[in-house]
Amino acid sequence: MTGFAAVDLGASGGRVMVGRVEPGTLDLRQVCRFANEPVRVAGTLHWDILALYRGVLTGLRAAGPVRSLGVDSWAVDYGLLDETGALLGNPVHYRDSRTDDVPARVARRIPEDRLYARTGVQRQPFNTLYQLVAAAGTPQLRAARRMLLVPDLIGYWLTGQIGAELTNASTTQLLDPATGAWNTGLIRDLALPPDLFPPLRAPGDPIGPVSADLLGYRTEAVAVGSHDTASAVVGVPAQGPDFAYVSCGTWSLVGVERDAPVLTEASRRANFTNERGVDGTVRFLRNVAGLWPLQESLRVWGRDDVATLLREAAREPGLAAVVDLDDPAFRPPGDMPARIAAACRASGQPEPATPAATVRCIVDSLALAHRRAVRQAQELSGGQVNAVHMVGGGARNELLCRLTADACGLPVLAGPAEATALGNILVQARAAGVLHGDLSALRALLRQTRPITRYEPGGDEAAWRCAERRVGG
Ligand code: LFR
Repeated sequence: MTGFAAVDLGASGGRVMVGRVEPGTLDLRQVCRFANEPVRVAGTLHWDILALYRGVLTGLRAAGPVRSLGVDSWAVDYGLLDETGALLGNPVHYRDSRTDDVPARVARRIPEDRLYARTGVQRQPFNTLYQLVAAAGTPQLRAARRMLLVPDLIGYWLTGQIGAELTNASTTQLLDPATGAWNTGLIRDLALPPDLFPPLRAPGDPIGPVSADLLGYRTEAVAVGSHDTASAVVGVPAQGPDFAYVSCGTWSLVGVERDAPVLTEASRRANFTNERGVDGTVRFLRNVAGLWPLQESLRVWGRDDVATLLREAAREPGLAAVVDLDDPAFRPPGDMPARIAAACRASGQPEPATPAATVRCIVDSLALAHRRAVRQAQELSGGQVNAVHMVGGGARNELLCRLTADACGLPVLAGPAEATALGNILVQARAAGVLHGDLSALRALLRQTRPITRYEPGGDEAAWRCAERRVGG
């Protein structure tokens, strides 16, 4: 069987997985996991990109030999290269606050409805567009010749080849939604240097050979859906088109798959985004807080027994207090339980008194946010949704899956938790000619080979509706 390595960098950790693939078979093995610990330097929150690269090299050495490798990561963040190809400074973390007021500044020059029409991308202060505008005039940006998104930067270090993979490039807010090319008019209007943006490559395109000096074996780097969410959605084991997905990790990305962007005023107001997917698909989705509030609460409590906490939370009364997890107040790192308590207090609800009650409040609130986003995705795109696929780490969270089914009033099909790595590997296997066919053929292999848990909706619609009103939905 042929082995393919998936490098998957997430906000809380990176890993290297090896998939062995042939028609009818798909085995997945984790060979290496490493921490991703952001560092605050002189007030700015950075990714420790060299530590991540070291983890990638260690993992790939342990993984080999493999036929090819593909790299995916979170979106929007980038490194800048100078004219010699050297990295200019550490990439800045999307949770850094330096862009907080930039969307409003840009909106004074380009009204938000115009910007949405020209990009199809949600308003998030961390979009690459806003990060680059925030950097305007800095010596670093003046010296920069190329901007590489994180997976493209790792690919460059592995192969020496420059490029911008399309699915991730679509999260920059600098692509033209109609053509999928760099939006040169917008780039000019923002006074950004057009040469910063490398030629685009599509998932499945070769990137280049990786020398044996680096890994101990020779292999090929291949472009995959390098935005982790693009790979995760390839890894959704859906049958037919009438599904919604929740790709649930640090974020929950909630939406539907379409073949064209939805650029209506209603979708702009609901802050839905159109991200490019594998095979010309469009991910019409909304960012929901995801597991971040839970992860950050565990960090603050100094606890890692999440399974125990979730079991305790399951015994707590449901919907006792709910908060709007989309509130920007929850975005930065810091004391999450205190912020949750403050939000409950401010909305006249009981403050969760124990960690279990706080976890219950977070999971109820997340299920509620999933409900709102699934319903909006369906309404705004005019499609039909018969089931919600939950993939990513959240698929292992029984309480969250059950409450999401209840909240949405739809069956939740949970798994695979490793959808991102699987989507990464499936695209490589197809590029190598080991697998054939469109996304539905790749997904059929997932249904054949991966366990899926079904949660039927139960619960009380009136209670969810009432909870929705409490968060102002
Ligand atoms: C998920 C993700 C989301 C993106 C966010 C920030 O890991 O890639 O899709 O909006 O991280 O980059």
